[in-house]
Amino acid sequence: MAVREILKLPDKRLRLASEPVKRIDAGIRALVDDMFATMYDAPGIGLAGIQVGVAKRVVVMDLSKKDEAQKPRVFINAEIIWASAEKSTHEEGCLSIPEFYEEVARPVQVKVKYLDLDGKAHEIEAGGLFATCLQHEIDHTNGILFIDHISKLKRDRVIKKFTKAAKAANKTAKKPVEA
Ligand code: K1U
Ligand code: ZN
Repeated sequence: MAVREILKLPDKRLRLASEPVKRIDAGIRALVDDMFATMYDAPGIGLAGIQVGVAKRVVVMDLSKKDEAQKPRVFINAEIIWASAEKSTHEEGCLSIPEFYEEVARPVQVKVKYLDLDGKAHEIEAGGLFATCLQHEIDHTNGILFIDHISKLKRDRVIKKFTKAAKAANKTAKKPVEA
């Protein structure tokens, strides 16, 4: 099990639509193990494959509270099959956009179909933080970031900030070592 690097804005790979998983094999199981290690290390409550650079429709999540036993959940090829017309607003964050939080309006309830790690098909109805997190992670599998749901002004501002930080980090990394 390994903690992998999490891609950060403005990495273009975050905009890729991920491919469905055709076969749940040892490679997918190893990816899931690494994604849990990465998510718990961050820490976060969810993670999509593309956030570790793997464009496969794999999502991990754990919404357990600090004082509760861990509740790891895996969603493979997850798709929203129904969303309520009613929307509610929750504050969201993203491990690919660290330390930026913003209110996002999304459907209150969703129905999602997915496969578990044994390849068994499920349909679930989710509300509250579970619905928010599922929608956030399924968005990642479609190359969508939560900043796409906020105002253009705020989105442009955060993209500019992260682009500037990435350029500065790149410059420092390329600077030759002084003798
Ligand atoms: O997909 C991601 O980037 C993970 C993201 C999931 C998420 C958070 C909030 C609303 C919707 C989706 C995170 O986990 S951000 C970090 C976070 O929320 C958190 C971190 C530590 C403890 C509790 C929450
Ligand atoms: Zn995210």
